Amino acid sequence: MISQIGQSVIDTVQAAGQKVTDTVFGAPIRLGVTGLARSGKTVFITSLVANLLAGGRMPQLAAFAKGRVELAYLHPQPDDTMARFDYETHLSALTGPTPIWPENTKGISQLRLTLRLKPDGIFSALRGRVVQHIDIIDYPGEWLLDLTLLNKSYEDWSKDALTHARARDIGHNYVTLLDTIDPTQEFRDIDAKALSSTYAAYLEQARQNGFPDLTPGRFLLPGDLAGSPVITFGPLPANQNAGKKTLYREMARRYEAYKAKVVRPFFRDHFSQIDRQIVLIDMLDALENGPQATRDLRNSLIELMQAFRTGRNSILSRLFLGNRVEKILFAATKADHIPQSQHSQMTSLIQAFVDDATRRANFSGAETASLAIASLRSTTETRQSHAGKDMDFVRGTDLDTREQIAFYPGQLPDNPQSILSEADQSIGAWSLSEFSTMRFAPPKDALRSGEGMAHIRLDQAAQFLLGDRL
Ligand SMILES: Nc1nc2c(ncn2[C@@H]2O[C@H](COP(=O)(O)OP(=O)(O)O)[C@@H](O)[C@H]2O)c(=O)[nH]1
Ligand SMILES: [Mg+2]
Repeated sequence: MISQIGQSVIDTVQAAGQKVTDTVFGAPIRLGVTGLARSGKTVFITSLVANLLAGGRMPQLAAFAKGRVELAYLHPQPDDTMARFDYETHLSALTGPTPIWPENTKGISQLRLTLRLKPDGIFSALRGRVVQHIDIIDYPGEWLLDLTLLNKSYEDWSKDALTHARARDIGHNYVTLLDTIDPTQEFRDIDAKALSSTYAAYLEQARQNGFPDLTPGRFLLPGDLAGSPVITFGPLPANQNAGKKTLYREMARRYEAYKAKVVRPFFRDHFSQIDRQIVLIDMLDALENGPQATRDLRNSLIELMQAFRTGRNSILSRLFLGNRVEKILFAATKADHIPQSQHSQMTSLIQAFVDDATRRANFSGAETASLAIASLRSTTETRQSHAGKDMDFVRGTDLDTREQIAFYPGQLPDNPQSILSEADQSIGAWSLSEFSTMRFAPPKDALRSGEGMAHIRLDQAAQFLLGDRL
């Protein structure tokens, strides 16, 4: 049976009067890769691309298992105005004589990888070869959280933002700054700058503390907008009577400009083009940081889900019609931080988080799945005695000292629900208080020629995201 996509390809070819034996180009697959800062996007894309190019370590990706991939190569970036994902630089960081993790990247970038396939699967009615582009788009999860702003006036956003800032110790500087500024006075750049830089510093701390409400997202990752008026504002207490030319009016105007000129175009021009999505989640880090961070992870997942929700009441359906994400994979990253014997617990935990967020966000639309993965496996395993018992350790190179160490991270629970409910209670027991992870360096010789990079379930992730189209 030929799927709809296969059929439409054939229709197009036949309509164009071509012979079916010619090379056929499948519509590009647009794969979005997102997640909050340091969730592992850059490493994921680098390893995925290295493994697709090498084809060596992808047994669970059916197109490779069946030997259908004749050739894989990087194609010039199709989009003239978007940064190219700097694959070569990231790869050389990971594979140098002293392997290091790639540098932080800010903003959106894209890479086009092309596969030449023997016709089979959805293309089985064809005789010639099939050329399939995969456009991989890396963008910060922080930007997704801005979606909620589209529904909020400056007054409402300010109200929520100030309620949080006042309730948190880290909000102190911003709250005291407000006492020294009169929003009904004539607008001055210096006040706007003070508000925005103090608010940005607060947001940065909020992010480090794992709070989910991190809007405006560009305050954290300004990219080339740094210093421009659209991101030089801050929340102010409601003021109906503020006249023209006042600080209040200008801050409200800039907030609206941020929505119209930054948030909306991102969703309209980029987000709406994505048809497959992976959301990377550093769940182990949240668990290590305790119940507060775990609760915040849970809340940010709910917010993320809202961005992907389709249907009549979703914000997005009012913004644009048409394209929708067909599949979303929620992947808990860095599974190599714990031994294989605990991977089933890690998998149940991420599944529980995703199920919970799906329910709470009233999610419907795309097909979703969850998985525990490591994009670049940096550890091996060893059994050692610990507190009088034999236990599974992970072994790798300490990132700071460059020495080989064996590390016992602690034990993840068998029952994920217990963790979710512990995280919900603001006080009480935290059964993972002993759990911790270690920062390992990337492995030596990460890329042996023709083999690809060692990973955990990266091929399963690729099969879920791309398999049906290859
Ligand atoms: N052990 C291990 N660490 C990883 C892996 N992926 C990412 N990391 C760690 O997470 C950090 C952030 O990853 P990166 O890809 O830069 O995150 P991004 O900010 O989402 O692009 C890296 O510097 C590594 O320390 C992985 O597969 N295994
Ligand atoms: Mg990155």
